[in-house]
Amino acid sequence: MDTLFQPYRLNGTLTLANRFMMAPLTRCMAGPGLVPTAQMAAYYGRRADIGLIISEATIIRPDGQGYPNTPGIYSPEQIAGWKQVTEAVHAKGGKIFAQLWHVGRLSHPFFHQGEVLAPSAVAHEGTVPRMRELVYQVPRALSESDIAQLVEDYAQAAANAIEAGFDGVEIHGANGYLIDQFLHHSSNLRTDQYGGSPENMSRFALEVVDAINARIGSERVGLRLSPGAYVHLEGDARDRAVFDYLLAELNKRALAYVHLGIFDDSLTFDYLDGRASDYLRAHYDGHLVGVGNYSAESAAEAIRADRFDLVAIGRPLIANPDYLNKIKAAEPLVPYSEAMLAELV
Ligand code: FNR
Ligand code: 8K6
Repeated sequence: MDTLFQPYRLNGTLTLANRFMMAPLTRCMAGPGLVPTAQMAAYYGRRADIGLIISEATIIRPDGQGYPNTPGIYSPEQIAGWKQVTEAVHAKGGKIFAQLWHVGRLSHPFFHQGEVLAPSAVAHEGTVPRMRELVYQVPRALSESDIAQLVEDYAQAAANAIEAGFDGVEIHGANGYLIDQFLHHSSNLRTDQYGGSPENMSRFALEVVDAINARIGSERVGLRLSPGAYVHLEGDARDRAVFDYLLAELNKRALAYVHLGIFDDSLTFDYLDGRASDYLRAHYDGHLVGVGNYSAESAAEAIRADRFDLVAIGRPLIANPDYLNKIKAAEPLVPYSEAMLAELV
């Protein structure tokens, strides 16, 4: 357990106070104009003893929204709102990355009165959670010039995050959202340079990574990936070759870390020959963040077994703002319940 509390050097720019990360947690509590609030600043500030906080997913532009009141990072007001958050975390000696998000086909015109965009015109079956009257639509397939604009918008959002005082960004490439929709066969049916082969299906993700690296430096950039499809899209055995290619390319890029996107890391995937975390460990050479139903004890055990380097904690940190102190003092944790999502404690 001691190892978890030791400082961890990510690279020449970033050393974390310990190996805990706060997993990105959508809370749907932004104010009008999707501006972060003083309550959000206090909420993140209370968790500043965690080695690295990843913010709730934050939309890079209006058509990236898929849930109510999720914060953005494209307007001057949003950047100013985030400054309160980063200042609250830094005042207590903490570090925080912004998670950059576009939901792709999981958006709905209800949120932005515009089109729903995705790699291909394939709808996700179902309805927006908690807004069951909103049925997911068939998206318009992005043109190549739309894609170039999106890459630029991700890079601008990263620059905005640095302006807002974030220590870096985590690109949300997981959980079936826009970038992940390019990486899986069930949602990418393209026949141009963005589909049809592992290299083409990885192109958008790598263009986003490269554009952000060029803007803010790769040592400040993390990437979240879900090689095992478990939410919002169907897996396909052919997806394995896409991730084999993508990870080999990422090995050349010196990112701060790769972070698995999953809810429960005991899940196994036939086409990954087991757990997604073990697959990432075998194919990715850099720092790996594990997540998904870990306690401090099970995380320490996994790190001791060299299965990953850092652990992200999600639901227990919603329920316990003082998570780290409780772990240190071996005090019991308050159990998480969904009812807790109604309030920022
Ligand atoms: C999440 N998760 C999530 N993931 C992500 O990449 N961006 C996000 O904004 C969110 N939002 C979110 C909200 C809520 C309420 C939950 C419960 C989860 C997934 C999260 O980061 C993490 O992967 C899982 O919660 C698994 O970790 P724990 O909770 O078992 O430690
Ligand atoms: C009034 C309180 C409203 C709080 C709503 C929180 C909604 C969370 C939205 C989900 C975030 C994305 C999580 C990724 C997929 C989860 C699938 C299991």
